[in-house]
Amino acid sequence: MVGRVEKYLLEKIENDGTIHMTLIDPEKVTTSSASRIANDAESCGTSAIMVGGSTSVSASHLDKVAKALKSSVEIPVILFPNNITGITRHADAIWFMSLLNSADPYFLMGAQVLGAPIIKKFGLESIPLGYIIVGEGGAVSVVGKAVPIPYSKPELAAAHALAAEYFGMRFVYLEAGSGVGNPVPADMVRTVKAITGLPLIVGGGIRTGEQVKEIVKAGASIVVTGNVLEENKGKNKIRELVDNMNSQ
Ligand code: 1GP
Repeated sequence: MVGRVEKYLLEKIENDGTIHMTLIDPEKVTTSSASRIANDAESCGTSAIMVGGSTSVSASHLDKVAKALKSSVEIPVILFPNNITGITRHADAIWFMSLLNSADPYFLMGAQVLGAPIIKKFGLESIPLGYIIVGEGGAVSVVGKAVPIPYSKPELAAAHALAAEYFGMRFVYLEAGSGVGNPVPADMVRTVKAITGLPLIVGGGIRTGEQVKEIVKAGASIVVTGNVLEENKGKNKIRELVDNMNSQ
């Protein structure tokens, strides 16, 4: 069933064309720096805050960060878990994701089976997502035992996205890996977009408004940035990214 947060995202995409989301890695922030980043991002027009990272963090720190975010912003706080330890009750929704090109069944279905009852207990809205790691892949690729899809094989990424659609997943995420040197190329975004009608999320290594513009033009529905906002304090960088979302 499509819940409140998913409806909000779909409506925003419908109205704005493409939306920006801010990723906060609980391991890299304090409660106050997380709130500051989220506040700045919200005031510059980001549409939601995602919370998650590739390596584990203490459950109590995650709880505190998510709680601080919830009380700092009006926009939805959506969990982006790397494992069952990435679930907290202090959020509006969770990307219920399967790492489609993992070689380890744990990341395809194992963690999800363990996490589902917790999500139910916490009353979190669950949004089904096919997660695909491409290019260099970064830490998440190692942790998730992925076989990353090379940038030279966009048709393989498209086949994964189509499989996600046929499974009934409602979003697809092309993940280049947090902090990588080369974000997902426009050509791969375009090839995936051409084959599936699912809203396409693109993230990993995006640092400039120019890169955002290219990815948006290629057909992304959601652009996610994380690292660059932790590195660049203040609102200028977030403004540069968000302003390029719909400047086609
Ligand atoms: C990582 O796609 C996200 O999961 C965001 O990556 O931190 O490089 O922006 P960055």
